[in-house]
Amino acid sequence: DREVPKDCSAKRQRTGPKVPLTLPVTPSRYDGPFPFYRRPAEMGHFSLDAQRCYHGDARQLRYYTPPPAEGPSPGFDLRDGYRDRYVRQDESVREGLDHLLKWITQNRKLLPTEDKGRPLNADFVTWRGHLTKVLTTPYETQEGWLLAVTLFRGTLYISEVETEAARKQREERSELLKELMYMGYKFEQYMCADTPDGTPDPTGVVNTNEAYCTVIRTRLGTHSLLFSGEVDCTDPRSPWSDPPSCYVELKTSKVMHSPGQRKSFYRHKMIKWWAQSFLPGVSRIVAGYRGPEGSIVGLETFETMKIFQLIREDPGCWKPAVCMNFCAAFLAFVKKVVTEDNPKLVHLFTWEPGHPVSFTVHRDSDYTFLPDWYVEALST
Ligand code: 0WD
Ligand code: CA
Repeated sequence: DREVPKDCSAKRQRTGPKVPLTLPVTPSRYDGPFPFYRRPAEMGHFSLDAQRCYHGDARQLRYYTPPPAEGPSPGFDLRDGYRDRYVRQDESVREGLDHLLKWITQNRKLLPTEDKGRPLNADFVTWRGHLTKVLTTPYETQEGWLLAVTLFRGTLYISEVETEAARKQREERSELLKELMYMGYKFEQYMCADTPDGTPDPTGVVNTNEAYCTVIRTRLGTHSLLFSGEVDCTDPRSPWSDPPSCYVELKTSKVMHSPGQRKSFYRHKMIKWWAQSFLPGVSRIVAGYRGPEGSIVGLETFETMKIFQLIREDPGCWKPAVCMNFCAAFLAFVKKVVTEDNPKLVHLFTWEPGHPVSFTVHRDSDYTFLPDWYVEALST
């Protein structure tokens, strides 16, 4: 049976309508035609400055400025500045959906509805990164997730809760891993300028408070989505002139030396790169390959829409359709489970590798994540 079951569990609630209690994640259940996914449209953008303060403009947008294509490998030193020119965002601050909610309160006119009880014309509001985790779930074997969901005035809000394992990992992060994370940001600095015709300035400070985020509207099957994601840069010379297609996602990865290494890279890393950029319609991913000494020894550009073809040759590889069908099934599951419209009610969806998705219910708890200012803004 290769069909996605409508009702996913043998267990039933004793009374009331039949609501499934769990959702299976097995890839074979979601193997079918690629579902409808409307071309993502940019509704707007916002910036977070060096102090992590919100601005409803594009001041943090950077411009893709790669080194000359010909000639030797770029002399990027990704470790430069790690000790003395690095300002790290405080990761213990839980921001939830706040920046995106702020954008919504300031741009409600862009999301009009006929329905008076439903101020927002979207079934789901979330971060792109949360959806990336959902998409890759059928193939994930390491890290579980917790997603808090609240139904408020007809829209379902999804906000991630850090798992115990993730918190432990974050607090015990090795020096090597911390430096590797810095190197990813340093690569962005080497590849981006502040103006369309400018030159990158590698002498500057790397500050991870700074972000430029796009706000995207799209539809997956029967689910309308509004989500935001951080964008590394735009290419002023892109063949696709409009956002989100002209955006470029920058990545670093260890240089590969054998076909076996490349196969493993496609199987385990490319799935995350693809899901992250496919969701908002970012058409190119530029990989910088790290040499042993923290230099960049090569660049490779991937077209997001062509990644399908790269992985198709490997029968043991992940399938984009499975990721998208699973996401659609998860969103349908959430719609079935969360039916009480209440900003202080949270259904916590939880998943661990090897298990189906399940959930717990929390009223007026610490899991409540819609801020009062947002609830008030949308109630008037
Ligand atoms: O509070 C948190 N724990 C999180 C905050 C978790 C996930 C995201 N965020 C923030 C991000 O900083 C960003 O401002 O939400 C915003 C949008 O995130 P997204 O685009 O939905 O997240 P994702 O697609 O997971 O990450 C995009 C980029 C990352 O790029 P890479 O190439 O590494 O995937 O956002 C950055 C990072 O550059 N990023 C973060 N920066 C600082 N702290 C974090 C984080 N926790 N997570 C992602
Ligand atoms: Ca990136």
